[in-house]
Amino acid sequence: MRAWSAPEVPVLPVVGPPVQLHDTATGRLRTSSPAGAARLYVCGITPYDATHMGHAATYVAFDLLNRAWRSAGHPVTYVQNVTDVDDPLLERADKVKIDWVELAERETELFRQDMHALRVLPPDHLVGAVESIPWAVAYIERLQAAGSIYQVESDLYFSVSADSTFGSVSGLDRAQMTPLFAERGGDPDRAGKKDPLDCVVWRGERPGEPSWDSPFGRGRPGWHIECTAISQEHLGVDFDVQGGGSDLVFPHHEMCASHAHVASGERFAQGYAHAGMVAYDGEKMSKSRGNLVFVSQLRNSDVDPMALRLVLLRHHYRSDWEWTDAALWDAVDTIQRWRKALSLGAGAPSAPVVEGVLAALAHDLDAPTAVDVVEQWVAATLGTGGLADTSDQRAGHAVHQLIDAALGLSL
Ligand code: 5CA
Ligand code: ZN
Repeated sequence: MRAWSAPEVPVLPVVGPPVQLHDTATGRLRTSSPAGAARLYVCGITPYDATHMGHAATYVAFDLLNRAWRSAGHPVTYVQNVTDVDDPLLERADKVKIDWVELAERETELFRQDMHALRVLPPDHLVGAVESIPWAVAYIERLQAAGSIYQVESDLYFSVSADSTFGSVSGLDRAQMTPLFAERGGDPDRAGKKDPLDCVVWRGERPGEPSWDSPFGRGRPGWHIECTAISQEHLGVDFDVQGGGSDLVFPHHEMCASHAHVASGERFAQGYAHAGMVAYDGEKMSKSRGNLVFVSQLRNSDVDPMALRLVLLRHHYRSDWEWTDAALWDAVDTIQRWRKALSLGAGAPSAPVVEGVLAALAHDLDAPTAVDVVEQWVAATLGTGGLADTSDQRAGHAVHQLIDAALGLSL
């Protein structure tokens, strides 16, 4: 499917440092050194409701990675999926009595507009679950050939015991895995399964649900195989980073990694990066709980999307944090001050700001530190009225280009 149009990214006069990123699987920082283009897959939305600030936080986090790689001189191949057929989407469509295809299309379009407003660089490939069904089917056949698939009634399951490395992404033991599996779409108690943690890869047709033809009968793919198939189709094995929110570490990313390892004998991804969860009213912001702050709602109330982006940048991507209106209004004021400082033209020296911001972002996407570096420049520049003799005559322009390219803030 179509992505959204790309904002322009100014070319900076300096090359940024190599990018270090925390890897969930090892718990350590990993320096990425892609030979050609850096290959990034980020799990996309399930489009049954509008984009909330939690989703936005995750996509802005990976946008910082995309931008840091580009600043370091690496082209990036970025793939994202849209889970445009899945249980929660079908249930919502049923409840509100609209066609599930129409609901998915409408919410996907709103997501594109939100991402565009937040100046998130679009993926090179935005791929729907429905359009990727042939790849999922072919991938299930590979897993079948590897002896890792069995049938329970009309459904096909992937046997986690087929993968000797199962558990290596999350590092969880079985006692920790089982409740998470049940909570996040799994069915540990289903009769006929060989292992409670085995996941469904093909769901046989159910009355009233959409279904497609396949060598395994009519039905639709399971959730995990969707992301395995799409990522492998566009990026191949051992791509640089598999990303998403931390709610996807287990079972989702664990299963994708296992599928790919069993099918190919190779590593799925070199590293796994996860964004923290954004909460509201004391609980994780989620469509099922309904405690949501929507990007589109704030945009419709004339909130500058750059202020929304600044709120996100002020939190480290790996931390869990709570959305507050106070933080939003503070960001609105900050954006105004930044605009004023940038408009002066001359200002405090820009070279240390460029260096400081690029270094912070290359060090595990430390946007809060990068924002502090800009804040200090703004304070120094406003303090001197931008006119001190020792000032940098083109500082405003240099910092403007910097925060646009590296932080995605166009002011
Ligand atoms: N379609 C699947 C991924 S294949 C899915 O999880 N969709 S989603 O709409 O529920 O979430 C979209 C992305 O936002 C995922 O990467 C998810 O991890 C992330 N996300 C969801 N809720 C939050 C939250 N409260 N804070 C931060 N990120 C979140
Ligand atoms: Zn996914």
